[in-house]
Amino acid sequence: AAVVEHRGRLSFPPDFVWGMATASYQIEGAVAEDGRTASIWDTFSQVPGAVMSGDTGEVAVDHYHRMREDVAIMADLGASSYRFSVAWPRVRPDAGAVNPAGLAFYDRLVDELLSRGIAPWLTLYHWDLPQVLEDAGGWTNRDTAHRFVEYAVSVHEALGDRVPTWTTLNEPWCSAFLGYSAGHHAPGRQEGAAGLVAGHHLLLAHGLAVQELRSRGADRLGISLNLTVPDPSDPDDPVDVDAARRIDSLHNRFFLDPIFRGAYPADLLEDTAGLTFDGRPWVEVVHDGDLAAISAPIDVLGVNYYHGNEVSGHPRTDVVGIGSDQPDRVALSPFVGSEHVTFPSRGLPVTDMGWEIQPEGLHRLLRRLHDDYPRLPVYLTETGAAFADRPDDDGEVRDPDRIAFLDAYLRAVHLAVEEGVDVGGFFHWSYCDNFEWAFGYAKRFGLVHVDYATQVRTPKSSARWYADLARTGVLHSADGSDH
Ligand code: PNW
Repeated sequence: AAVVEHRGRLSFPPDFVWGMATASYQIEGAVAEDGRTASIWDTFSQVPGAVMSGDTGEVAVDHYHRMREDVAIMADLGASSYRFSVAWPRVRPDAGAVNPAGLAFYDRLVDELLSRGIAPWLTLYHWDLPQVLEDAGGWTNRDTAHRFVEYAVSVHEALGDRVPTWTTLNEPWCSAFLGYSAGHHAPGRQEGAAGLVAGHHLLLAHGLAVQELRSRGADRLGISLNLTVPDPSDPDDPVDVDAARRIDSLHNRFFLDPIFRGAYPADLLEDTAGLTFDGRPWVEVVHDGDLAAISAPIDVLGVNYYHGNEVSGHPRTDVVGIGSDQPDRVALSPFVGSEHVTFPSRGLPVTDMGWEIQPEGLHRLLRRLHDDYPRLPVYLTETGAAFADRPDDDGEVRDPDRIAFLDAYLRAVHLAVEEGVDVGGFFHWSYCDNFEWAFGYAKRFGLVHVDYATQVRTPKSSARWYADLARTGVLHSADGSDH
């Protein structure tokens, strides 16, 4: 509604950050080079049926060997910041001693970015947990949080002098609930309340790392949460309203409330009170002092937003993808204790992921964060869309659908900025096509097309469009009449 009205020529603030984002396992390849050992994604992607077509990140887009070329392309496309993640099993193989050869890659990457005027934005954990830690229980083991702090310190000691912004975790909702409840993501465990336990230990890892890096002088620390906007199918039906509340609690407030209010939401605790892990109520993993650590102040909030959902508490068959649907595995709900909830289609257009294109949800989400939580600078650390992009006969990759998607989502961001929400920048997911987790190479999110047979990179038409936006800060009206 509001966003649809928001047409015409729009200018973003001059210091608005125009970024691009990736993650280590999705792009690097070179999984056994320079001392790197296995992560949970190396293991999971070998499990038959876990990843579409049996794809793995073994080669990915070979970024480990093509880093300079990739940074040059980003610079050419006008990126002012690059959000990347560090692979824990490169820096501390088998979660053991620091591996200088593994750290050296990120040292070179950071220098390369700086030499091209691109600000590095570093994510410490984008899902590649060392397999040895999973063998000891992974994120359901409290010790993993302490091991994360050790690892964070070694990265900060090496790069803290040159990297201004540090994100602890990317999307702990996915790590916890897709990894340990639904099993759609590594480590593929389908253990109900284990997702809540993993979620708590991820939050603890975040909080402890924030405290430790803060004491070492870090002054721009944050986390990237994938937040959603749940709308009850029928706002007058208490069953649908309750379903939407449950999704909000498990997807949004389970993370936002401990971080910003130092407490888990009362309704979530009530809904999940009967759920046990290892024979005990899950909530017993929350120790005295944990919430104080988790609520250690942060400086920036990263928001990853793709879509919201209509939510119903009734059985429905006219449903849309919620992102976790996986072609080759039993579909289990990631929403522990609320497995009855369904996600009816609103009839909106969808991307190649089956995700609804819903820019007005982004506007409402930004407003809600502004109204309900401390007013930190917010960065969209991921937004983007998968489409079935392929080169035309002339070699050009034309993706007008992605341009239309970005135009709509950025109008939503602009509206929020006009209304006073402090949004500092936008990172396109992704810089290039890459390993899309359970979907392997079948889904293309990049501004830059990758031919996986040759590793040739071709900027799509959206990349030229984004470069123009990054250079001018101006979104033009669709018909170009204001040029
Ligand atoms: C995010 N879900 O992943 C990640 O941060 C990226 O690594 C990823 O490539 C991108 O979004 C696109 O998927 C998600 O099932 C994966 O709800 C799955 C879900 C959400 C986010």
